[in-house]
Amino acid sequence: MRAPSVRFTNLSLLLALLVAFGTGAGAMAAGTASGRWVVIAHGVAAMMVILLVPWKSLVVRRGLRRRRPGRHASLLLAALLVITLLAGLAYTTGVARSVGGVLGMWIHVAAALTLLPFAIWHVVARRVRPRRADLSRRTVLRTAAIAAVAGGVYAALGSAVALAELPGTRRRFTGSYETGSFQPEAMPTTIWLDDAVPAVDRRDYRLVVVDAAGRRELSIADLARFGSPMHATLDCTSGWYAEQDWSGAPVSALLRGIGNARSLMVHSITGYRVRLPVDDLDGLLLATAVGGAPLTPGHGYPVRLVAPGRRGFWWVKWVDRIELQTTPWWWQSPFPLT
Ligand SMILES: Nc1nc2c(c(=O)[nH]1)N[C@H]1C(S)=C(S)[C@@H](COP(=O)(O)O)O[C@H]1N2
Ligand SMILES: [Mo]
Repeated sequence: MRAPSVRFTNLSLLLALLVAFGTGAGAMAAGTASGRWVVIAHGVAAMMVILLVPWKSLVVRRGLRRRRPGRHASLLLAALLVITLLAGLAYTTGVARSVGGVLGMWIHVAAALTLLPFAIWHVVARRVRPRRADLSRRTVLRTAAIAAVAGGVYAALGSAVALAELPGTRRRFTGSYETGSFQPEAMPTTIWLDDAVPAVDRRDYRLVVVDAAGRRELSIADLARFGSPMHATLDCTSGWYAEQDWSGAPVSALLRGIGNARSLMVHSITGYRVRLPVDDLDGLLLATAVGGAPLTPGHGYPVRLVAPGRRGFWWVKWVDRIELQTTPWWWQSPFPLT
């Protein structure tokens, strides 16, 4: 195929990157099987980016000859993009799931977030004015053809990984690898950003419950007394999941009346918090034990939220307060900020 115009290469690469970013964020949020398509779309967008790399490298070579200011930033952007792609491919195929003890998924996300400001700068600094012809039949068809080829490459890569029996074929629909199921001691302890494991004194600890009937405090014994079992899968966005048998207090059993509340705020001793829709209440557990033993400090002692069908970052550890609120659940950052 003849190399397309510089303009076409740049615009279709921009489109592929936008889709890759959107679906990447979507894939991190996906917790139920219906989220599978976002994960697949992310893989196809990645293949589209890779397919455009040879053409883009022609454009880059030409651009570098012009010695424009900012070319070092552009090269850094290119390097970050290569790292993002390699880390993503190595992790999802299972060729290299970690580098120097750091999970490949983590490197993938970190490199992608680092390149974001450079990419925005690049698009602004090397701005192209939109033209009518950018949406011409020919351009749209050509882009669709590349997307179709990308879909084919994605499917072929999946088959190759399966044929070669690489670890990547044994992933959950979210893309995560099984790690420590039914063995809580083998399950990684994960911090979203910058929390530290708090030391909790069993005698001083109280869970504050705020509901339609007011405010009250519960001790660890009050919570552990329920002993309600729940089988659920913890699936971390850093790319691992574990099935466990949790037990503790059903959230709905702790709340006396919902009133006109629209969300439940679940707050941690550390300040970490999430807001869940009241429709979720019946499925939530405040776990005091996993695998028949009390939670360890790393896994949220004394109490952590179990939110089946939601990704790990919703599963607040070291919960000290649950509060029904009239605020809608979506009134929060899409991912926690601490
Ligand atoms: N308070 C608090 N809760 C938290 C986190 C955190 O950083 N702080 N990390 C979350 C993330 S990202 C995941 S995947 C799970 C990990 O649970 P685990 O450490 O028991 O495996 O806890 C969640 N709960
Ligand atoms: Mo996580």
